[in-house]
Amino acid sequence: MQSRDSTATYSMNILIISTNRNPYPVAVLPSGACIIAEAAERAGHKVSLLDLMFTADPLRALKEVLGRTKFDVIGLSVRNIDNIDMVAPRNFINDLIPLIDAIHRFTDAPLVLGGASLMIMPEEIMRATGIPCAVIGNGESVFPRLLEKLAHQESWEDLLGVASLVGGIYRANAAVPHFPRPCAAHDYGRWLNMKAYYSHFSTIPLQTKLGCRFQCVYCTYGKIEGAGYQLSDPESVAETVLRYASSGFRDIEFVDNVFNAPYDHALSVCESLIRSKHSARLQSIELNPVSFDHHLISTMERAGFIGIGLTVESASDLVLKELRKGFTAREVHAAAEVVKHSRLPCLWIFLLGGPGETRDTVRETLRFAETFIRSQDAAFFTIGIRMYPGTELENIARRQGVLSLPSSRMLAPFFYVSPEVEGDWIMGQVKQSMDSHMNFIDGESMSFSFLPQMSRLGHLLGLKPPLWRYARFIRRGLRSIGMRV
Ligand code: B12
Repeated sequence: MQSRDSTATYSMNILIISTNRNPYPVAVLPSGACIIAEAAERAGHKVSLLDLMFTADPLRALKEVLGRTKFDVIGLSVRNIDNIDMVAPRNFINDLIPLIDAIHRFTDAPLVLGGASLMIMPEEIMRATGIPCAVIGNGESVFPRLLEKLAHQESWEDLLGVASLVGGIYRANAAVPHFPRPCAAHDYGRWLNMKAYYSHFSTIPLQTKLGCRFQCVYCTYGKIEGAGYQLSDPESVAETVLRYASSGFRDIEFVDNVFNAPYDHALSVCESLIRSKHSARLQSIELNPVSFDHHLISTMERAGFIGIGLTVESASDLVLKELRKGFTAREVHAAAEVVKHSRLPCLWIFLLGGPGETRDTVRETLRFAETFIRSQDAAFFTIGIRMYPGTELENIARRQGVLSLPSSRMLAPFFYVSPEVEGDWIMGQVKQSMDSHMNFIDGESMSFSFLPQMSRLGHLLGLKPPLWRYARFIRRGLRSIGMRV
């Protein structure tokens, strides 16, 4: 945990706690918490960041920090609600309760919630945690304004981008729009134990834009970042990559909702990256088969990409249409043809069980995967779709009688599986396919308990990310010692 002094007149002591302790499938660097910490510091506050990811005993770590310093405001960064895994679901909001109780025992500093989860189900999370204040959306501009109000003991409930729960009444003010912003490098090394992240195959996340124009029925991306694009200047992206790489952070992952939309922007980013002559290893697993062609993939390779992922979800026209993916099986097949002629390893991501899924469509998708995915690539299958309130999938599920719970009770994950096919049957088919294709993985293979230790071993052996590239070797190795993976 690290901190820095400031000279502002209303300077407060701020603690940001990154609450995410989920190491699956990889320990994700809490970039949002660091961005917020830096924004609060720019506003003149003295800021400390406690990252709970690798702490053996989070309550003890928390007590130590709270015992050492008196904080004026404590921000809780909450990334995940759950692990979106139908087979072994985990609800991370429950894990917050003992943490919050411990904070209340030590201090009466006001608590502020923030993070991606708050943009999806703010009211439910605020009610579950009993925290009356949350920042929704554009944290870097809202949090400093909120701190200013708190510093002067002024009311904050009317601030844009803030939600409140006062006297049991929930209110969410309009969000502050995200503005086109230059892509900036963050000083992660100051806030986080970067050695620990690197030894877990973590990457430095970087966004080249905000927003998503696709309208997939199950997705919350538009809700989180808006439907319009806010593009970063390609030159600023390349400069940021150069800065990270020259300070030793070489594994960088583009975490845009969809990296290759808009296509021209993705190309410009790649061209700037080529000109910058950086030494980073780049990845993005957020590519869409729409506007995916030989020119893009070869430019990505020249730009320093070492792995890509295509989120296709299905290879069946019926399902793709119901999911409103905005592309058809033809584009999925065309993408396979593009990948076939490239040296870049590719992770194919599938989501089975969505609206319109039948036994035939599952077979169609598995047949596609078995036939067209190269052995050096990998395929990842998720079965069942986590339903979020306010999505079109929620409406579909209600119409079909699959969902009867009120929206307010969807914090504990509920999964959609098409009424025309059984989840267990899909699982059986996927396992059968995995038996003959060692490069295929499912949720279970991504969450077995010693994956973090294996990542560390891989790191010691000098393996380079992405870890999924080694899926077939790992599965074969584990099977040889009798494990059913
Ligand atoms: C990229 C990504 C990934 C990548 C991460 C790669 C990497 N190197 O970072 C990968 C593929 C590994 C991944 C994995 C998972 N992910 Co993910 N991921 C995302 C995605 C698309 C972007 C996240 C990101 O980096 N955003 C950029 C940062 C800067 O934004 P931010 O952290 O939200 O921070 C901002 C605000 O939230 C706020 N803020 C943050 N903290 C705080 C604190 C305070 C006090 C305040 C005031 C404000 C504040 O300010 C910040 C700046 O504006 C989001 C969707 C999205 N668009 O947000 C999903 C998302 C976060 N993931 C999600 C999930 C579920 C998962 C997994 C559980 C999936 C799985 N089964 O494996 C895992 C969990 C991994 C882990 N160890 O925790 C869900 C979480 C919701 C939920 N259901 O729980 C999301 C929201 C997607 C969705 N379904 O809508 N993910």
